Amino acid sequence: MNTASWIYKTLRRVQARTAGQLLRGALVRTWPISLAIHRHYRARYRPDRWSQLNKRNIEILGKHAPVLNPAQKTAVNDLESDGIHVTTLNRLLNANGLLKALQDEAEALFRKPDVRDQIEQRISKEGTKWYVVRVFGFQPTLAVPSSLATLLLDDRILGIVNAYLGVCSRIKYLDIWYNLPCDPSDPPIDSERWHRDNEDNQLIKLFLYLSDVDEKSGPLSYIRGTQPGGRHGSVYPNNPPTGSFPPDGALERELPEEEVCSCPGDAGTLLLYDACGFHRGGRTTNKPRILLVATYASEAALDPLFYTLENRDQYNHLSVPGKFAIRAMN
Ligand SMILES: O=C(O)CCC(=O)C(=O)O
Ligand SMILES: [Fe+2]
Repeated sequence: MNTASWIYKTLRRVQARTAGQLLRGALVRTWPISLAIHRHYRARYRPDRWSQLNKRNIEILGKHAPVLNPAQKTAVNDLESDGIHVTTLNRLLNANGLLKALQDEAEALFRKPDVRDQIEQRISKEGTKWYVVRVFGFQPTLAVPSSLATLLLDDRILGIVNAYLGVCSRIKYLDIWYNLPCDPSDPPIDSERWHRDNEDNQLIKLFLYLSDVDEKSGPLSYIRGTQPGGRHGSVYPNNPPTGSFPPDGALERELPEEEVCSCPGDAGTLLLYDACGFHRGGRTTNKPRILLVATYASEAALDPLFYTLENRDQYNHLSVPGKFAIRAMN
């Protein structure tokens, strides 16, 4: 990497982070302080301490344990055995009209001047990935529209996520992404490379494609069985607060090729996966990739963002796990 691109990359990294995250990132790389930092986080993510941090989340799940329907049971089984479940919005929720409502919402949000400028100028204003334009961003001020809340706080989704995570989860991140096409000759960067996310022992990411995603438009790929506790869970493990980015080619040597699954799909394709297992994606070379993304996690997860609902009335209709997920209750 030449100096100019190193400076550019570093500046983008810096502006996407809070002061606390920057300090943590610096200390984690500075010997000998790094030893103490890693000791601290190793203790935090040990099962006993993790359970203590999640005491209330576990209790609430116990009191509101969902009764899973067959589609939800399949989803939880897939997550437990492979770390990923691939379905569609209609198959899972039978929610007529919801996909169209979400696509219209996304279109309207992309017309907001600030977002439209980033799309037109072909550069995202935040984050290490220059090509991912985000509607909410890392300091969300926009309230969550009803169509998004309807999906993300649906009890059938929360039932699957919570059964897999073993806690009443929180939404720690949500957004609509507009991935700008890149040049095929650009080298793969960041999450275009195989990695495990860094913020907890397990996390569920929800991806709902709002545009048709083919093999060239950056589908998510996952290596089955690499979720923590899975058959390949200990290969290049993550070590919160650091994730895992093995050297290029290393996983191909370690893991059977048949475990790699690429997930192209039409708009309406819904992916649920444990992002602490190996995944990559987002590198489109033919057309924009538009998707709704959310992360559900435990109370021990690092760097949660906080969201409010646009339709205040919607809070009243939420179940206890729904209220908990959007932090309408502690
Ligand atoms: O954009 C993608 O397909 C992958 C993004 C990713 O790595 C993540 O959300 O954790
Ligand atoms: Fe990731």
